[in-house]
Amino acid sequence: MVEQLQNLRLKSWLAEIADLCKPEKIYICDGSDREYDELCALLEASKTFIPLNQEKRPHSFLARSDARDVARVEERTFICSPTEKEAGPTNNWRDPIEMRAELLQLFDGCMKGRTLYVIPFSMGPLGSELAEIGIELTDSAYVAVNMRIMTRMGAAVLEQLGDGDFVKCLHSVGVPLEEGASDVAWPCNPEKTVIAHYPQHSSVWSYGSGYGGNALLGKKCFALRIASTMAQKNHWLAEHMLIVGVTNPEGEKKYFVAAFPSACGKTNMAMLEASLPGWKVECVGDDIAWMKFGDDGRLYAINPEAGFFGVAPGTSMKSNPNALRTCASNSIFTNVALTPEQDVWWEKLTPEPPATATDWLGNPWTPESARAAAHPNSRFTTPLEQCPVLDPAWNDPAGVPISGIIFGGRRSHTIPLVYQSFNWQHGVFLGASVSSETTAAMKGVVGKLRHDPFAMLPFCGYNMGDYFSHWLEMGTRSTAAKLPKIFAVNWFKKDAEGRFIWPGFGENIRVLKWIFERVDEDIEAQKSPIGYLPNLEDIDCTGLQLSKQALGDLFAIEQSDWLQEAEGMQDYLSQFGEQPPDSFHEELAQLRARLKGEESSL
Ligand code: O2Y
Ligand code: MN
Repeated sequence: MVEQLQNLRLKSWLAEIADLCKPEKIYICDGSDREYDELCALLEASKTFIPLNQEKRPHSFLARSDARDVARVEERTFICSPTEKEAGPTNNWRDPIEMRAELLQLFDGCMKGRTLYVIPFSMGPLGSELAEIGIELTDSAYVAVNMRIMTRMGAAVLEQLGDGDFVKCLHSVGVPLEEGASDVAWPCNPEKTVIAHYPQHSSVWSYGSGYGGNALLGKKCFALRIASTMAQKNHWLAEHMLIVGVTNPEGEKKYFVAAFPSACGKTNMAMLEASLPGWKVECVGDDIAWMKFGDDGRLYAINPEAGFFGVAPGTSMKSNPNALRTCASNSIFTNVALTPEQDVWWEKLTPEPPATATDWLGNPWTPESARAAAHPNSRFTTPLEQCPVLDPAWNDPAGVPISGIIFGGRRSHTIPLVYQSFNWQHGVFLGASVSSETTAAMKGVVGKLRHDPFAMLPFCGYNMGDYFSHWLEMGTRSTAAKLPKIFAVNWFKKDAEGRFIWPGFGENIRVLKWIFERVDEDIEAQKSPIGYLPNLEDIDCTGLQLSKQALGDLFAIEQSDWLQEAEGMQDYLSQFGEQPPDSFHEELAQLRARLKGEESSL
């Protein structure tokens, strides 16, 4: 099989890795249905997969991870650029040579007794000018089947690759199987987990974890950390953004991208079921956007992924009916609960919990149990093509033209429901200012404000200060009229009683409608110290139980809160030394002046 490989770079890299990791077998994935079924059968035999009820959830499986391997591990994720400055203050940096020495020790013999799967994958439509190819070498069949859903994977990718270059992604669960030793359902090595990125070599080495972003290396490691460095060099953008097409009742369509920190409902917005008659939202992607200017001066986006790796708890017919329709079959569920009917369940899936279930740890569970049935970071892996509101252009190699960029976070106070930046430079400043309150799904204290510029804090593969400059520079590559307009939203503002003021979910179309109409300035807006705010009558509240007072509260701008916001941003930026662009200091000074009513700077 290996002899058949045409790409000499791949052949020699595979030989080098096989020599190091010493797998028992090497298998090159062809991406076929037959292969997927065989790997699933293998995972069933090794007890990694529990088949679900064929009638209720056809062709689907449940996996339970090791309880110590349940999420991305930011503290064990490293950028190994030549200097610490290139990684910047927001990344964990390790000297590349020192790290390589450690990795060579860790990976030495790590695949003994296991199969090394060679996974050729394309991030983006095969052959698209915006797509990139990667090869993941892994000793996990669970990773192989998940990659089959999450990417375009298999023989066609090798063909497309020809003798070209690719991103090298090496992964091991870090548990060699000595002769005669029996395996566990979820092998992993949490004490030694390390996820190392080499942006200068376009390679990733991941050891010890079999879960999500740590192991499915096409996603956060390649499509964001490595791709962001490629994008900086080659004048494009690799962003933590959903992509949607919005159509108004007149049939006019515009595409938008939106960046929200993890756990802010990106997947819900990507598949939004519009509550306003005649409005339609269609999904291109829910997590990552790669964008490049076209010859016509417009910014075009592709979704590099082919599947959803969505968080299960909280996903319901109210929050995201289309996600539930998408994962109705051909899906892999990880760390959710199992019902007596052999179907899956998680918190809020149904108004009433099942009377009994088996929790994500495999223990008996009832609604009286003190612990949640599903892990807060439990996931469904499901094909994009099954999404009932999939955009017809989702697989267009040219991408979709972007009219607006939306930034958001989870903020109980201060930030209004929606506003628009004055221009590109101000919009980039808004992107850099994104911050969000932590939730129970995250490690650490709940409700703590965390700055998360462009929602890229855990995902930018180089110095965040240089990333800000890259965004500003991108704005000089087209004319103001053709650049997407930039907006900020906040679905999460609370009233004095601590209740959400805005209903969210499908009602967010009312905000998208305002954004849609502002793109071509079909409606006017008010200039305020923080940006353009809606005239309240332009937020369509037809049929909504929202008082005039509540609507006003959603847009109230408190001078003292905003001066504090500016202070917080200045403090945050100070960590970048001379790195943040001068224009950010101008933006801060102008924001303060406008808040204080110093009209000349308006
Ligand atoms: O915990 C993980 O490995 C998954 S994290 C994730 C998965 C899908 C989409 N986004 C995220 C994220 O953390 O932003
Ligand atoms: Mn994400």
